Amino acid sequence: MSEQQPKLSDNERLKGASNFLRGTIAQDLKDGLTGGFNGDNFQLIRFHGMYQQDDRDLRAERAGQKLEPLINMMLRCRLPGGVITPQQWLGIDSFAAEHTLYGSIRCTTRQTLQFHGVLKPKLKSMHQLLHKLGLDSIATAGDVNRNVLCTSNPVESVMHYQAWEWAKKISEHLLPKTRAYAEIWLDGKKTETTDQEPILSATYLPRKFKTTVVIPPLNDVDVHANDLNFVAISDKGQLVGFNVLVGGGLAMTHGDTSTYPRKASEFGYIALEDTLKIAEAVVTTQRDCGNRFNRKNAKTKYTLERVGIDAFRHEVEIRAGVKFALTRPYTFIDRGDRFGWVKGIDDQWHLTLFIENGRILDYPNQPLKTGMAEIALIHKGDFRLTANQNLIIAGVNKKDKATIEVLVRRYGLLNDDVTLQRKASMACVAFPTCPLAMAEAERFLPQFITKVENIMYSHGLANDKIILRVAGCPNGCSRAMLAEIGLVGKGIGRYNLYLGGDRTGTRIPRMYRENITENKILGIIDDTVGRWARERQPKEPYGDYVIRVGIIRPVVDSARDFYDELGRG
Ligand code: SRM
Ligand code: SF4
Repeated sequence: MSEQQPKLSDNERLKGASNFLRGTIAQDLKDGLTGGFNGDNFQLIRFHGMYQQDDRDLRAERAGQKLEPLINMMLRCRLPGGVITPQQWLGIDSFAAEHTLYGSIRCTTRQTLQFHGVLKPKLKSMHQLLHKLGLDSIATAGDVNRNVLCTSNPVESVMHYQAWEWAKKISEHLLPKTRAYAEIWLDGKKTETTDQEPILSATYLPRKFKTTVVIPPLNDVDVHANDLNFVAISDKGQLVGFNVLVGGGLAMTHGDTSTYPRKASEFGYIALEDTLKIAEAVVTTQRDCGNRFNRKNAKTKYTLERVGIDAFRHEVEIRAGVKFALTRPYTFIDRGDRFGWVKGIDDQWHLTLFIENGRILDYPNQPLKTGMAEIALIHKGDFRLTANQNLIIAGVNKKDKATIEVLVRRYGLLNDDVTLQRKASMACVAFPTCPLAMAEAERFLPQFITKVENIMYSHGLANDKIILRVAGCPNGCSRAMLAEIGLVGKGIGRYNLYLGGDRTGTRIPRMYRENITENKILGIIDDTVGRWARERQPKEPYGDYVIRVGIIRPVVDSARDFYDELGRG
């Protein structure tokens, strides 16, 4: 009997047949019979920064009325390093108000913005507006290099500014070159690109690919969630090169032990001038060696495990014509955002605001969206989104500080009562828009944190924090797989509970209990936080404590020990 040939995944066929991501999207736009996209176009629009969704709260009701689900699109902007001007903000703000079903702007865990609820007839004008504003949504989804992250507050030192410049260069260098976006959405107005994809290839990458530029000691971008990371190394305050880390990623599938979160591996140090060569070589190595048969094992983290870290690194060196030097010393000490005012090198001030769940909307007592628009009208600097769903009003002149402070307080954008615990907590979007959600996350988090705050308070820890993240499914978009306490949705009202990540985002947590309810989770948090309060060593973080006393065994090498049952307490 002849051995069966493995079959390429269907996404490979559709990318190859798409004529460089065009598909029949343009024709589909004229199809008024459905609010959605047909056939391959459902996937292809992702490469243009959009996802087809429907409101899951309304599904049953509409089905009862024999109506198509309320199909609409979510759009994700491309904002390398998360920087957006007040003029751009105002444009985004009015589009969200006038043309989206939810009227909100959603700051994401990858330093950018999403609109939820754009109906098909509005799509073209939305892209044209973005173009007019100097923005686009190219490659914010699909099997490409996504929005490039950069440590926030980029003007805090010369190095911050230089690092952000590199984040933009890397983003541009790895962008798809196809003219499809310009043709379909901008009526072919943009003409600089050609239909050659020397870096990505005509079938693009095997899977999504994520890149960061990070400035130690702050790991605010969570490097270990990313395929490719450039860790900034300085000499006398100037950026001189990067340590390169490859192969991080957090997603898994419940019950499938061939999937697991994985930390990125240290490849070594490179000089600044080699950055783009190395970025390109890592991407093309993953392009050629990544698994195109099974999408669940297609990310760089699995390629590294399959071909071997040394073999992958060697291939990168050959392709780039660059040899990695020994990794230069660096440490991470924290990864949250630095809330409040910070002074920059040019005597400008930056104010980091906590935005719960990153959702900018006019809430009854907190008109956040109106507040941001008011600020955008007078602000002379820019805004910077953080990778923790928060927002920085950057570049404020000393004389304008007081005016900004009045506005942020008036609109509830700054509130001194927000606890450290709330600021250290994060949830992904989940219901009602995410089609993959198994449990609530964004809508669950605020009340859940109030209960956790009460627990912290009852144990005398009101001024402490635990990095706590909730994800509606094991894809882990809130990076729950790098949290000290991670909740991962299993079903409605049920979560797997993970413990033992660390404060700096360098340890993956392990499953402590499977498929449990909120009450059970709160009971475990109460018990372990109580013990932590009584038995901790000076300043010992919760994640380190639960490991030291054996409540959970650390994940050391996730490819081999993440599912080790003995690790469960
Ligand atoms: Fe994510 C898919 C939301 C960051 C891993 N993610 C999705 C989709 C698009 C669902 C879908 O495929 O239909 C979600 C849309 C929900 C909605 O209604 O908005 C979604 N992901 C998000 C955001 C908005 C979460 C948030 O609350 O901020 C983040 C947008 C980032 C951005 O601006 O680009 C977001 N997603 C992440 C992260 C965290 C990160 O990158 O730092 C991860 C984990 C890191 C990683 O990639 O390993 C992540 N999202 C996934 C995955 C699993 C990928 C995998 O390796 O298997 C999926 C599903 C997929 O790709 O098949 C997914
Ligand atoms: Fe959706 Fe799952 Fe990502 Fe949450 S973690 S946004 S539920 S894909």
